Amino acid sequence: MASSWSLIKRSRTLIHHKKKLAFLGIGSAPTFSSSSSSPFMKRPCAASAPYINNHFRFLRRFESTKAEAAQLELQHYVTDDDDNNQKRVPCYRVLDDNGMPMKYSNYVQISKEMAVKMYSDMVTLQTMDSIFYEVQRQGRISFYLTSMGEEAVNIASAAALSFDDVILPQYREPGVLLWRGFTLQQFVDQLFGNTSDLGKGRQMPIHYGSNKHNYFTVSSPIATQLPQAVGAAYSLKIDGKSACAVTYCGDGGTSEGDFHAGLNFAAVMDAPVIFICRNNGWAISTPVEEQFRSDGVVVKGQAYGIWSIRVDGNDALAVYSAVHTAREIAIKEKRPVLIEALTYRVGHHSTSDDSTKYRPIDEIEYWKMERNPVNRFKRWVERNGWWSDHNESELRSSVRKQLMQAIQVAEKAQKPPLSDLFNDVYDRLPSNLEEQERILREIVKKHPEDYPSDVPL
Ligand SMILES: Cc1ncc(C[n+]2csc(CCOP(=O)(O)OP(=O)(O)O)c2C)c(N)n1
Repeated sequence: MASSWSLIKRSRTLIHHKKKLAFLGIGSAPTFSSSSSSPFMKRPCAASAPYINNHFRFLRRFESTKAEAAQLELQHYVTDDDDNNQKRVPCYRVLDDNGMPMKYSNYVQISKEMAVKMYSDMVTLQTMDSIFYEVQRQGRISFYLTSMGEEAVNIASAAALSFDDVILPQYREPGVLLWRGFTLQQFVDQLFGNTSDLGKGRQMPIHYGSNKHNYFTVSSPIATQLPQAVGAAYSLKIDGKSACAVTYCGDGGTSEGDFHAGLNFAAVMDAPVIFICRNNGWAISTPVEEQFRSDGVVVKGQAYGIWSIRVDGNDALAVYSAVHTAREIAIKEKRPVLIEALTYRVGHHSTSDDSTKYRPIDEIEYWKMERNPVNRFKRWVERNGWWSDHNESELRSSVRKQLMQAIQVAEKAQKPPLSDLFNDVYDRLPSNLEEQERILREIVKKHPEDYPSDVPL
């Protein structure tokens, strides 16, 4: 198997042979002034009202999937609803939907140990999601948000990085933290906001963060992490570190000004940053075709002069290879790279959402079953003789047990004291915050029934 460096060189050569631009088509491939549709589907006709055309979209999504597969033959494909017959940027894949390496697939090899850890962490993330989701439904935590359907982007990207690389996440990437060794107890403590939570209960659930794991705390306003990542990357470069910054966003995040400021800033400052966009088709209820009219996100990177690649985000080996190579480019060449990972948000946006109100259940089921990234990777690992049914049942029951225990511990633990709401920002509390604390204490005293009884005053 080719080393990743030779793959990079190869990718550069490919730039001059666009017809073969299939593996790591990272480079200054042309920016198509395209009015073409999203990576997933063709745009419905302009007259169609939102949500009316769901059936149409659904079929289109299937068609588009087939078209993606056609690219395995290493060719661009042409969208037939495109006025100008313009070409779409190809999608790099390694495994087909059955976990079989595809013809001509070229990828960075991984060891048995790496593959088994990747698969185990994907299953752990899946299990965390199903249990935590239920815990929220039972009213034991206030909020939750799953990464279902996006396990490969989470785990395979994390696996391709070094622990020195600094992560600036959006919110649907807890798998990166899991990969880095954040314990199940630490996840649960954050969700319950108890005294063991590193954030001292100040953040909503799923806003994980850990200094030790080089993982910036999730911040609710989307895309704010993108320009911050460029600053972090630039500082790594100035310090001569052999590391890069890696930041994640969703397709919705690309509509924020911060996305554009971040990309431009990264390009002109030659910052070693990897932008990983999880293009999962939806930003809450907004489908991608209402988000942008470009050929997805990959062309936006190219427009800013950033080497960019589109990859099948449900293909763990493709994600691993793309991120591994992007890291080498970012660090050795001191330049940014953008990766658009095509995937699908199988779960609701969050526990505050019901996605069946705006998308067909069949569509969700299709991605959950037919294009499931965990099953696909499992088939490949099994085919290599690295995994058995026995391993599977042992892993699933062990993770379940550990999570149940962790939940019991977290639920019983004390909540942080009210004073923690005000400390840790300033050395000495400024007078306005002193006043706010005094007022809050008076109100709690006056209306104890409106405040949680388990928060020590
Ligand atoms: C600046 C900002 N605007 C709006 C919101 C409300 N909001 C929260 S998540 C979200 C959708 C983001 O979608 P996307 O970036 O595609 O990520 P996904 O949830 O699909 O992973 C929106 C609009 C927000 N948190 N911050």
